[in-house]
Amino acid sequence: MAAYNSAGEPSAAWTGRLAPDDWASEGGTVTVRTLREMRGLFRRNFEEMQQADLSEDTVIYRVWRLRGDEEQHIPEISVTSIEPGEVGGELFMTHGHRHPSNRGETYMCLRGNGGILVRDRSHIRWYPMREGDVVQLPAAWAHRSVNTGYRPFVFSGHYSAPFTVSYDEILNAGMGAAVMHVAGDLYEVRTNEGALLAHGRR
Ligand code: PAN
Ligand code: ZN
Repeated sequence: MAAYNSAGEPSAAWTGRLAPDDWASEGGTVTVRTLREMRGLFRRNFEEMQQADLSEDTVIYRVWRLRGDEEQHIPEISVTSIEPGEVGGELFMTHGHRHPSNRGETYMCLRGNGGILVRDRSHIRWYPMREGDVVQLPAAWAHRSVNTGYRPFVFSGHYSAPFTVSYDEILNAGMGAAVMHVAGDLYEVRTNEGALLAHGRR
């Protein structure tokens, strides 16, 4: 984005608008992730899920992104909405990724209840989020967001352009922990070895 047009006047700002109730969007792009695209990420295997009557077309989350600009240091903004639900006890979540760059990211919860699972080498942490909470993530931390509530969990993410992301590491090695609905209103965050990292109410 050039700050000035060829006549030397300030160029127009980029604008966008998202109505998160129906995902009507102006500017930006909307991506929908269904269970089909989450194959291999939930602990329960895919064939079991199909037998458990969870359709492959079940929407797990939607992401709206508005571009940023590297030269002008305009950060990219995204808004993600994760549906409420669970797969074999594991609460609905995003794919999860790491950024192969030295850029961290700021998250802000706009609606609902959820949290961010982060991992840097063997260090795994859980940051619960409710409306108004902000979490700033250093660059090296892999992150995955989880809806722990009964309504959509909606949050914004702010990241320096250009947006670069690596998904393979999470697909191959996972996050090292899972967020499980245990009983009643309770959820637990447990490492793959079974250690309890955190618990909370949905
Ligand atoms: C977010 C995520 C978004 C979807 O904008 O990209 O929540 O998660 P996945 O990318 O793991 O599918 C963000 O962290 N951007 O950097
Ligand atoms: Zn990210």
